[in-house]
Amino acid sequence: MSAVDITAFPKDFAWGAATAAYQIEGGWNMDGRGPSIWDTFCHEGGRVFGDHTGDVACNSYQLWEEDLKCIQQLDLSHYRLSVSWSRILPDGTTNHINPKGVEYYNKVIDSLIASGVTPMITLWHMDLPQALQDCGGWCSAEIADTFESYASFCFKTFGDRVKLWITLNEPYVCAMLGYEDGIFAPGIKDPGLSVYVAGHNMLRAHAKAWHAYNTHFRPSQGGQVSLALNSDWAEPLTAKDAAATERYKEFTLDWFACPVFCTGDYPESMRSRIENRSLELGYKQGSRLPHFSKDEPSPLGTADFFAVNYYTSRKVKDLSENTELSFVGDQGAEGVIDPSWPICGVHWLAVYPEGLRKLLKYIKDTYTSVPIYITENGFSQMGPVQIEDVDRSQFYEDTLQQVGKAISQDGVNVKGYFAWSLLDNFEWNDGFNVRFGLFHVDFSSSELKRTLYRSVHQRTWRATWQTSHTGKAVHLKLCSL
Ligand code: PNW
Repeated sequence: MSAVDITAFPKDFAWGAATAAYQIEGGWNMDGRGPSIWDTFCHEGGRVFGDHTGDVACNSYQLWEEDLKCIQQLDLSHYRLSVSWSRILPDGTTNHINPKGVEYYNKVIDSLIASGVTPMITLWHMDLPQALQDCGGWCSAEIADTFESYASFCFKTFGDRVKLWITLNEPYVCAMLGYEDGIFAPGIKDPGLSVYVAGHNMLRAHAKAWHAYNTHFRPSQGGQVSLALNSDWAEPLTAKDAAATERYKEFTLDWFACPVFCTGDYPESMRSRIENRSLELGYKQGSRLPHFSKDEPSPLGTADFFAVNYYTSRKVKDLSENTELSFVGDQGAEGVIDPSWPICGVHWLAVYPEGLRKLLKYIKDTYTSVPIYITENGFSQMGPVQIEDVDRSQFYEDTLQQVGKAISQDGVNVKGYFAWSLLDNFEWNDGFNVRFGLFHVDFSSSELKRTLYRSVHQRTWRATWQTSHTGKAVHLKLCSL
């Protein structure tokens, strides 16, 4: 038995669930939607488990009302969704607007608000329009202006009702898996090079979008804009690995957080390490880690809150002998899983809820006093479907207990928690083989029926939300199923 201290959560705490367009919408070529890089990647074959695709997924494009019922059933106060860029701008530019796409998101936003649910909208959650990839994608410098125009279009069109915006989701994962390892779309494997260029253009794009909002939309709309950064919690494997652990943090969270929250530039030691290694490896084409131009808006201060996605933790091992030209070589560190942390479903997800509390404290101490939203956190299942998901129940209970402690004991200003994910969905290169949903989706039937998992039915987090919103000072004791 463990307890979640309900009193730790402020009355206006955001209790939400999150999804992303490509992972749930389907309708990939309906009503004028343009293709995205994930359509191309999946349709190529051989890239995704079982050659699954997001062509239909949860069919949220046609079954939105079913999703809304799920949201209502959970009594969520917030719902985080992403806009499919190529559904509203089929070639990625504002030269062509797809009215049916705009209509879809208007319907979603309006019905959320009518149900008393606050929308948080992510503008880009991995699904770049293919037309922009054809011009170089995140490796092309022009993309920052194209993103700014897209973001401004969304602020103008939806910003009268949407007040919480995330520009980009997980630039680290997208740059690493899409441009270094090539296991995510667009499938580019260019170790030690493109990853930094893609990451840099993502930051430039984010900064331009935030400045556009700040100048043109904030005065009349009064919303808030940030970007969602993912991070593992990292601890040294042995005392000898302390410096490697610092490098590991620098090359993951700090890579993006330092320019936005700290200095306007990459961590100093990250830059010097990459430059020294370039010299050692005989790389002569200038710096591999780009510089921010003084002629452009600075990334510094371009976040009105801190949005963090946390899933797992790592013990860090020194790898400074690595002589490859690669991101991991630059980092000189490797993350390994502590055998005492259980793996839940997907192989990389070692469960360590204490890591979230430590990470929240690290963010507060290192970066900022701005409010923090946990924009993703969750637990996956693989193999036979378990509607009686006892382990997941325990996970949410343990995790919310840690978040409560971060608030009440460490003084971290946490404003909200979004479970990943509302629905079982298309889990990128793992296809439908990995299930993160609060609702199970039956992908074998054409109705794509949604069924509440027991973890949510019974306990922690619905109980937590209802109790904190009624304002009662209750110390809920939750028993295992
Ligand atoms: C996040 N990894 O991505 C994304 O924001 C979601 O779209 C995704 O479904 C969710 O986490 C669960 O995976 C990640 O390999 C993808 O470490 C891969 C990793 C981490 C996060």
